[in-house]
Amino acid sequence: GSGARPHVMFIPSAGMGHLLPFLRVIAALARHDDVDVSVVTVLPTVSAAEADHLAGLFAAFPRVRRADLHLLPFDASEFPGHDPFLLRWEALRRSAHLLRPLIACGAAPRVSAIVTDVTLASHVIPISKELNVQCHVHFISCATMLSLLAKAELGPGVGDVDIPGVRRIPESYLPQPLRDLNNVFTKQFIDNGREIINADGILVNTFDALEPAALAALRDGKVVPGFPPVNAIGPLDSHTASTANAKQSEPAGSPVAWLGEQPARSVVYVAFGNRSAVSRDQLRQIAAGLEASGCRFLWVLKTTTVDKDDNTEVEDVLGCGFLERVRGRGLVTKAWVDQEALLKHPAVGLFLSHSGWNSVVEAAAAGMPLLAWPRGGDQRVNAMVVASGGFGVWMEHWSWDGEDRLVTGEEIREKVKEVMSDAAVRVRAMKTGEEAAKAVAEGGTSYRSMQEFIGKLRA
Ligand code: BUP
Repeated sequence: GSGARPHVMFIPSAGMGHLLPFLRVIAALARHDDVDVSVVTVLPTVSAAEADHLAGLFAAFPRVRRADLHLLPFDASEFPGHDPFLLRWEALRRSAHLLRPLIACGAAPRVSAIVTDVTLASHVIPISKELNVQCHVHFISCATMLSLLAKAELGPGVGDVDIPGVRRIPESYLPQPLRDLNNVFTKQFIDNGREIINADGILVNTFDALEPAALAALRDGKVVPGFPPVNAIGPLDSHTASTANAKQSEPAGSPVAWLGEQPARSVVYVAFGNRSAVSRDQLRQIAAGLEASGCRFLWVLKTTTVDKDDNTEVEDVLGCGFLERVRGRGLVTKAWVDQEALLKHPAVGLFLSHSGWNSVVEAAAAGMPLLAWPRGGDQRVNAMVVASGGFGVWMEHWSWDGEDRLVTGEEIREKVKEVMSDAAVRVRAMKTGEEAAKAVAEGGTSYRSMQEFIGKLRA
């Protein structure tokens, strides 16, 4: 009803790349005293990091309500070889009808709007229509990927995809599973893409200056006529930003403490996210490249797909003697790090990244040059955005998950050194950081998009 106090129910999905930006949106809303917020939680989470961050949100915002969803039993053996996050998406989708009573629940103020993670869009949007509740979709990649989802014109022998007003995406840059119509990810992607047109709005962690053409094409109906309003609201602050009462002092030996001892812009920060398990042979080439580069480096090393099961010893993976040889100038950690903080640290000069979208936006916000080495999924599309923005360099011919070719230590050494001293990229990255700050500052494009979204919740 108009003027009534909004009650927004957030429906997250699995994976830190989905959860972190979602938590930022939740926190942005929870900071408004006159908005009620509920979050659907599914426990146990797939990874320990997800459980920690959800707990952090509830601790930081005691007013935020929890609505527990108990998944139906799910037989993962139907999908051998798929990653645990994708399996959780499928399990969530198959339990999605259980969201109906949670949303309709008579207790507490009536839910007036839903914000769902895109992985559940095709199930949640119809429920919201039935219940006459607004439904907004939180999209977790770039606007360019959103335009691909919106087109959802995949078919046998997909080929290059031409998105009107946006760009042509060569077939080899598409997420690998999309070439197979029987893949469970592809089915989800197509279903969500077809239904998303019925959403009341879409929130995207990007900003106008980062993807001007894609955002304009989506908004002008060039991609799909009548597409819902697209609110580019990034980059948002971390969900614990304003609530971290006292910045805790960093324990000795922690990445931040170590960075504090390094000269300005001298360190290469290396991280490939936590979902892509880079092969051991490739990890050893990366190690060799970093060692030979002579640069200082901070490497967040993940060796399996899910952090909970990650017990492999670093020495075992990188070969004995490596840590000894790089001691003092290289730090390798398997722990969860606060990447956003690391990217803002003055000692860091380059980010060697898998170009997961959140990583890209965090780098853009920090004015940090990227050396993009996409590994899978949407990452090559993200890297196209990096390359066209000029704030990073995309190694277009470096290998992709499922390809055999190893990128050699020598290639890595050469590129790292080159981009570390590339003044043009550094200037462009700084400009991008300024544009990001402007977007979220009062009156900026993302600020206004967020206001518009909140305005709709009150309507
Ligand atoms: Br690992 C790691 N600390 O130690 P992307 C990741 N992150 O803050 P995508 C940390 O997780 P995958 C860590 O800053 C980013 O916000 C990072 O999202 C954060 O990766 C997020 O970059 C990762 O979009 O893959 O594509 O979701 O799940 O492998 O990280």
